[in-house]
Amino acid sequence: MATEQTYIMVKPDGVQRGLVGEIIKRFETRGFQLVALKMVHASVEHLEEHYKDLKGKGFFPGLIKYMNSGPVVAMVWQGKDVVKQGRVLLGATNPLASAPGTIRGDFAIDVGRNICHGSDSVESAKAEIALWFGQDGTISYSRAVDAWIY
Ligand code: 3AN
Repeated sequence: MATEQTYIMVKPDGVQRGLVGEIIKRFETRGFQLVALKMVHASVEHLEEHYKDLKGKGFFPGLIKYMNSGPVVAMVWQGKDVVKQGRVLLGATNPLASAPGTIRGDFAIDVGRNICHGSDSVESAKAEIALWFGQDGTISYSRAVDAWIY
C-alpha cells in the first residue's frame, strides 16, 4: 500500500471564494486519502518559515501579507505518487499557464492569487507536514474503497 503523503493548502482566496469543497472533492474522487485537516489563520512568522526558500523574491512581502490575510485550510493527502499528482491536480504556479481541468486552470488567472499550495517534493512534503501538523500528526485508517483503488 502506498503511503506517500503531501501537504495541500487552500489559500485565503480559495477559502473566501468557497472553493474548499471543490478542491477536497478533486483529491477525494481521484482516489487519494485525507489523513489530516484543519483551518488555521497562520502567523507571519509561521508563513515566513513555510516560504523561507522564497525570502529574497520581490513578491515575498506581498505573498506573506496575502497568506496572512485570512484563514487557510491545511491538509495532508496520502496515496500513490501523491506529491507529483497533487501538483498536476493544482496546475502550474502561474494560473495562466495552467491547463483547463486543473484547479488553477479552472479557477484562477493571477499568480498572486492562485488558490492552493502543494508540496513540490517528497522531502519538502515531510518538512511542510511537520511545520503545519507537527503537534497534531496525521490519522492512520483503512478504507474499504482502497481495495478497489489498489
Ligand atoms: P508553487 O506554489 O506552485 O510551488 P512557488 O513555491 O514558486 O510556487 O511560489 C509560492 C507562491 O508564491 C505561489 N503559489 C504564489 O502565490 C507566489 N508567487 C510565485 N511567483 C510569484 C510571482 N511572480 N508574483 C507573485 N506571487 C508569486
